[in-house]
Amino acid sequence: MNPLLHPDQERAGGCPEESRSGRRAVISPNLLQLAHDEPAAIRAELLAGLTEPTATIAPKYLYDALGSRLFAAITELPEYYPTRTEAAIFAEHQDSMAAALGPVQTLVDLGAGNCEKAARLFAALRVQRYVAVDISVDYLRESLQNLQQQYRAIEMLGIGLDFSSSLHLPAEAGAGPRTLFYPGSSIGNFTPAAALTFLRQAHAECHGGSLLIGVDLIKETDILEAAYDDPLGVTAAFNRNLLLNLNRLAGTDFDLADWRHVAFFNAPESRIEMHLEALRATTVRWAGGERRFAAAERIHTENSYKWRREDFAALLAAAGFSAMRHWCDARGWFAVFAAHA
Ligand code: AVJ
Repeated sequence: MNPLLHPDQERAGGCPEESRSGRRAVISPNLLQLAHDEPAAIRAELLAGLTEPTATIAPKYLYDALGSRLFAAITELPEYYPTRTEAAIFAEHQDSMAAALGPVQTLVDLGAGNCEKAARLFAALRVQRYVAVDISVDYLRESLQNLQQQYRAIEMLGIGLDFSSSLHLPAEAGAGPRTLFYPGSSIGNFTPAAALTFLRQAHAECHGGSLLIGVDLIKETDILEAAYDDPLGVTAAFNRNLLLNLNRLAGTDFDLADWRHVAFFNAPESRIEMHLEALRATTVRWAGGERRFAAAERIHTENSYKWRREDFAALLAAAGFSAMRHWCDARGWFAVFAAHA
């Protein structure tokens, strides 16, 4: 089966010739899937990460079906402040954000998921077109269908695209100025150098439009660490679920009982680090290879950088953005920046 095609399309005899030929598939008039990596390439990438001196897995592999649900549960935790703090900032300041941005011709939602955050801003920002981008259109299909029912006047498009290593939007994302929407402090997964590269690409993709972006800020270590190591163990489950996904994608034989969740604030690097730590010496095997882990040896699974407001403003300027404005909660825990391309 062609992995680019929705099963319905396959039964219907596939897509038009032009759509089938390249690295893309038009699934329906308003859904577009750009090529995923092949399973063999994903497997090779994962195993390469596992066999590095310090084993490392990219955080995007945290988000299989269960992982996405566990992340949604994280956002409901009392200790995980970013989601609700950002939502409160949007709710309180949406009118000044609208004034700063002007009418939004095309809102491009990077990592849209259930599209809820963007939908709450449609009215205030006077959005004319909405383009939801996520790693897979499977995450977008249902939410977009429902959203289109609610907002019939807004033209909508879903794009399946992995932009974690570079951001290049297809022409369908819109010819005119675009407002790129990147909430949730997802930018925190990038090192500062990679964040600059990403924001430069984002700047080019704005086509003279603007950027609306959420950033988590540096705060007391105990507050940061509680948000990434909650007493209920949801974040631990989210992190440890990566091993189940690895067993599926890379054919490894990780035993969950051998691994624990570790999260801490690395102050010199200004980032929360998540790791999986071996509880005892263990050997992980797969077809054609193995990796021995000593007791307490770790697999690095995520960085979540925390910024100072002035440093993030400087980063946006370095990426080419201007007319920066930002809004914060009263505690100064989270910031939303608007900037012009
Ligand atoms: C989705 C990357 C913004 O870094 O706070 C939450 C992911 N990891 N708890 C974050 C995450 C553990 C989240 N981002």
